[in-house]
Amino acid sequence: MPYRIGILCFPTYGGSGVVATELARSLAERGHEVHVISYAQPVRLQRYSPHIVFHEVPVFEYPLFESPLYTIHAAATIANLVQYADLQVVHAHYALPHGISAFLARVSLDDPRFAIVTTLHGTDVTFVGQHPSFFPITRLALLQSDRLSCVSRFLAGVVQDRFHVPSERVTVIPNFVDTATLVPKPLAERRRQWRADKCIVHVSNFRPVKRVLDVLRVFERVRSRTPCELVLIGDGPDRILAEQYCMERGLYRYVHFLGKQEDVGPPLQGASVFLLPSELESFGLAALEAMSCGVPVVATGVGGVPEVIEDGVQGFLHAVGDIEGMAASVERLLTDEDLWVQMSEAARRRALQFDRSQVVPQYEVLYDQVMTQR
Ligand code: GMT
Repeated sequence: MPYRIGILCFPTYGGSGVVATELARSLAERGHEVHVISYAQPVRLQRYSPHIVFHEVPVFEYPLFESPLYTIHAAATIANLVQYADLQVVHAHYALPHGISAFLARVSLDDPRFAIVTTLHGTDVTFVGQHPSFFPITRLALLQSDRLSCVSRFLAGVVQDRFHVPSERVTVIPNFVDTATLVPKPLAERRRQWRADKCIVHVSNFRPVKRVLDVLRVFERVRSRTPCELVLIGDGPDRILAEQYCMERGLYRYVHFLGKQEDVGPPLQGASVFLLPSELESFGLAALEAMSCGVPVVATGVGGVPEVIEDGVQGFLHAVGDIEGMAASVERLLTDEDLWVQMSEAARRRALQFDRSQVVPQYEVLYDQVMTQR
């Protein structure tokens, strides 16, 4: 300590990219030399940070290569960087392709002195990695990493059960949040922020696993009885379906599609309830960010979500597709101010337990462990 660390991640708005770049910023603040490797500058790394260097993976086009060979280009970038920046740890976020790129970089070098840590985030092992066309290569990425970290106990269980990785190679390190930046706003200010008094917020990448249409169905039920508005943040394949639903059902005036937002703080600070009706969620970083702003959550109690949200304490958990149940819980929070204040305070207290100051040192311990093993 301090270490020279390469962080390999997606640059987009997804949770794994957010965790990787927030980790890079925190590690740099704690004195490590951090090299972020990706195909584009990550959204949350646009601001200058001393001790962070960004390396864009160059993609070489050649007529014979019908599809871009990103995995290989990333491997070559790491291999070069290991040599000139003398990286000690390469930390891959999301098993594919990053775990494989790190492994290829290692076997390409005569004297590969660096350790590989791979953080598994969710669909890399619950969905993509279990597809027969990816399973063997995902397992290779897991087995060739010196250590794996999983964002919840639930996800660690999947890695052990489905990929048969020995438990001693898997560490659970939860997602984290910067509670000093994502702070609650006073209630009176929140009420002025939106046209309606009460505002429900959902943040996601609009993929089928997020069940965005359930967000709208819940909202529709709630709105038929209690005046409120819905703010949707993010973008992805199901956005068009969501927009169509709003037009068909006459909801458009009350639903605000904000698209991708670099700073989720202001809309979260204006929210009364955060809604997360996912099919599966290994952790639920978006919900944690809402809780940090003092926003109670109504969610499905799937995957790692109960490790973050205690049913009846910081919000309510329901079965997947339980539209009526979720609508009833949202309504309770919108109409019972005492309950809302109690759950809002509990949400903030819970988020403080996942503050970056509590969680980032757990990654440093992991780096210590892999470095002493080498
Ligand atoms: O699986 C995804 O949705 C992709 C992944 C990502 O890279 O955006 O999200 C996952 O990682 C987040 C950060 O660790 C977790 O908070 C999310 O729960 C998780 N998403 C799912 O498991 C669906």
